Amino acid sequence: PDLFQAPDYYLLDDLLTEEHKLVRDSARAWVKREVSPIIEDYAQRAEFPKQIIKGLGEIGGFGPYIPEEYGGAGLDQISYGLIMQEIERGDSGVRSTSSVQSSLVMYPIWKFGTEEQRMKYLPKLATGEFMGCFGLTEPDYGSNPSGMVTNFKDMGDHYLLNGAKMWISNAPFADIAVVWAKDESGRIHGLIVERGMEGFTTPETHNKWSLRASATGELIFDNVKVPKENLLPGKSGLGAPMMCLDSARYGIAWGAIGAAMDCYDTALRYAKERIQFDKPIAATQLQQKKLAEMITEITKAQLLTWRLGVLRNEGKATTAQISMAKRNNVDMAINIAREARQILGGMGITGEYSIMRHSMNLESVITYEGTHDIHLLITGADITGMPAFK
Ligand code: TGC
Ligand code: FAD
Repeated sequence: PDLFQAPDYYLLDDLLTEEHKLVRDSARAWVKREVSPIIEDYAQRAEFPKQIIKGLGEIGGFGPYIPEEYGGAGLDQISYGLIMQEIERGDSGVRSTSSVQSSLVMYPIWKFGTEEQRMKYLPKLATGEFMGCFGLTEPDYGSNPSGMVTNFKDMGDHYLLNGAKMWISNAPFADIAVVWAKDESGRIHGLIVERGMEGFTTPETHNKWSLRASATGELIFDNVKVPKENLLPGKSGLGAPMMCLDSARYGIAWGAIGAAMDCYDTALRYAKERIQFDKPIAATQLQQKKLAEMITEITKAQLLTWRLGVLRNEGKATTAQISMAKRNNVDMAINIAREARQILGGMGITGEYSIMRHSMNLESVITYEGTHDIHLLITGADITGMPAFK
């Protein structure tokens, strides 16, 4: 009774283990207690609620699938997905913080870092004592990151890093940044850049109408001396950041379901209570059409992510399968948010309800981690063997 309503039309809970349900329910209870009551206010003020960082770590929001020896929660991919779903039910911006820390900062250090780097950073990232960000996008290279111009030179005892990244979640307060840059031969590598290094600044991006409770900024590197031990040696080339994106996009596919669930649940309750022309608007065919289509789309999205989770647990999920789920589910959620908003009439545009905030947040989610168009092109390339990007 203490928890959110969670649509489960096809009894998908039967497919979950006791551990999955435990992890999900504790994330759900935490979001209801710590995020939902405060998030509208922070979003209105365009401020990230830093006080939730510790709790996010405690519910497994930072590195849910990173092994326990490095401070992670050691959970499987379905648990990871369920945590993202519950966090994004609260707010996409909070889920972004969790996605970035887990899949874009901890994941590359775990997969491509040295044992020293893992021990130095991962346990502190898992608790939120250190916060990280991920710099791939540049002002002139968004969908096409392989064109990046940020670069580093080997100066003998250190690297010299120059360039700029844009649209970086958590940049304004991050302690470390995993930065993708080209070496002198044009090969992409990951470097760990720490706040305080001379020439490294992180100006905040203001005036966003979307993802307002998440801090976004730039990363500027002006002759930054990066110690050689901060290079991630395990993998180079665009494939290294792309593997991080695979993991984050998978989490977003689940997260979008959370935002959609919250919009659907809010609209259903409102429609049952709101009386116009002497009857609840839920008793009209037009509003039932909206609500029935919402639960159908949520159910389809749940099936997609559950199966994708199984494939990821088995190490079989492809990048193109992940793209399909990210694209479908975010589009599903943004459409549900828009329809749900209308069911609430004028009340739908206020901060009394979460729908307008979800709707605006999802405008970022449909753009970042590969735009809606790019994911379609990834599917197109996969089924035809003819990439249409270039
Ligand atoms: P392409 O020629 O396809 O590939 C270049 C090299 O990379 C390899 N590769 C992968 N390896 C492992 N896993 C993957 N998923 C891989 N994808 C590609 C590939 O095999 C190749 O290797 P090699 O050895 O042959 O050189 O690359 P392309 O330049 O044609 O680009 C492909 C494209 C467009 C699909 C890709 O670049 C793309 O996905 N663009 C979208 C960019 C994007 O998603 N940016 C996200 C930035 S981070 C972010 O938004 C965080 S939001 C914060 C939050 O979550 O809150
Ligand atoms: P562009 O690439 O310029 O695309 C513009 C339009 O052109 C899009 O509609 C796109 O689909 C379309 N398009 C592009 N190429 C093609 C093509 N070949 N064929 C057809 N259409 C095409 N990045 C990070 O690295 N780290 C982060 O933490 C991060 N956080 C973000 C947070 C927010 C709030 C936002 C908004 C973005 C964030 N990003 C981050 C950046 C994000 O990944 C990029 O915005 C995204 O990849 C798109 O790049 P772009 O904005 O440069 O758009």
